[in-house]
Amino acid sequence: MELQDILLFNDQLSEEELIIHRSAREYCQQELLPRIVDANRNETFDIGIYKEMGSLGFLGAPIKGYGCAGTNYVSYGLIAREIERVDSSYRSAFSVQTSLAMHAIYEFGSEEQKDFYLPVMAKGDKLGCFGLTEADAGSDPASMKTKAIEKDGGYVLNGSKNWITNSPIADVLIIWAKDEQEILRGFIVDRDSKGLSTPKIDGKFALRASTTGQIFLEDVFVPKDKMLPNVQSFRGPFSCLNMARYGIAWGAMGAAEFCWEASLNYSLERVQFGKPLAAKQLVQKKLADMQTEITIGLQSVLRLGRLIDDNKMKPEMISLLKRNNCQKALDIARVARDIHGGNGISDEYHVIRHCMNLEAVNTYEGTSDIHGLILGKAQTNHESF
Ligand code: TGC
Ligand code: FAD
Repeated sequence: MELQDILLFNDQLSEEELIIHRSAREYCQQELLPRIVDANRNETFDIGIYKEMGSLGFLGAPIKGYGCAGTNYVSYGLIAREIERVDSSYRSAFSVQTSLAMHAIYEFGSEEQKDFYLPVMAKGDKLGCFGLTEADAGSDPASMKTKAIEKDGGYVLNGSKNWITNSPIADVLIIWAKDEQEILRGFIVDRDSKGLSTPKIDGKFALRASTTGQIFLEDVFVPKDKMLPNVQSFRGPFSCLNMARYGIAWGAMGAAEFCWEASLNYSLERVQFGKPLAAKQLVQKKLADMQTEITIGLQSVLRLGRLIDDNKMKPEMISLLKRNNCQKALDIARVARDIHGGNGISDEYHVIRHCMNLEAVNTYEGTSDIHGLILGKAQTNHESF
């Protein structure tokens, strides 16, 4: 059964946004959905997906020039929504490449760095990752220990990063480290750098179709021309995070929409006590709650996208919606799993996979509570981290 677009969401989109949305939906449903159950079961990620996304213009979509599509931020959000309708792991792949790795080079790189890296990354020929978090510096990245010491026309990097999406498969590693003056610097570390190792983290119960790993840097020499010249503070990584968090706020709604649709269809077909589950008051209330949160969530990210496109974005706006939409999507996925009864724990029905993924999506890119504290600080002027 077709989901109700009760506030006529699509009427607010331009012709170009509708076309991008349709092509994203088509690709995700035809090419990604059939692969996800096996990928999730076996903890595998097919890197061919990057070339597919590249050929459709998804990678680095909002970047102007350098072989990128140059879409607006609403279109970028619509793409994230469709990818995460299938799986958060695939949206993670899209987000990290686009908003974290490519965005860092686009915003803070030299012209030579942009010319060299962005076109190949837009095609999906080179994969990026973003190394900010460390084992002892998660919510508080400012406490990081990774060091960059200036030497012989470059920097020598020592330290380690933890929980890094794509690190085992990335060709281009964006590494954040502090120099001798404790100033934060960003570096482009190429895969073939001596002293670099990137072991995979196995046994994840969320985002199993995404490759996550660590990064170890032992006397890794990075020539000066691979340092990002236009960033000397945490404003750098946090600006990249703004864009990725915005995409997540859309993506989480895509996952929630899948769960709502699956619950609606399942409850219409499943008969207990002589009637479809969908005819029971308790089930209808659950479906109404899903519809309400998704409808409001989508309106809110559309508004935020328009504000970003109009250069009116403030980071608190993003915290508000990353936090709210991820939390609401997780609640919806848990209820969807319940509506599916025993079948709800089988990967064949997909809802348990969304449920487990959304646990991690609530945590990465700033936990729900950290975004609450960012909002608290913006309201009260008191920092309480
Ligand atoms: P604070 O003192 O507040 O700020 C330091 C500098 O940064 C600037 N700034 C921002 N700039 C742009 N956008 C933002 N959202 C910004 N927030 C802060 C600030 O103006 C200042 O600039 P300057 O020029 O004066 O130096 O920094 P703090 O250390 O007190 O930060 C506090 C807090 C909690 C906000 C921050 O630590 C935080 O956001 N923590 C959460 C960590 C996090 O989100 N990690 C994400 C790692 S990457 C990831 O998870 C990828 S998963 C991807 C996937 O697979 O999809
Ligand atoms: P902690 O910071 O230890 O937090 C644990 C708990 O304490 C949370 O509930 C948190 O809300 C709470 N807490 C923390 N501080 C406070 C406070 N001041 N007041 C109250 N409560 C607090 N990082 C990258 O750099 N790049 C990546 O590509 C990347 N990919 C990831 C992929 C996955 C699958 C996962 C799980 C993580 C990834 N991360 C990545 C790391 C992610 O950003 C961190 O896990 C996240 O920021 C939280 O840090 P932490 O895990 O160390 O938790």
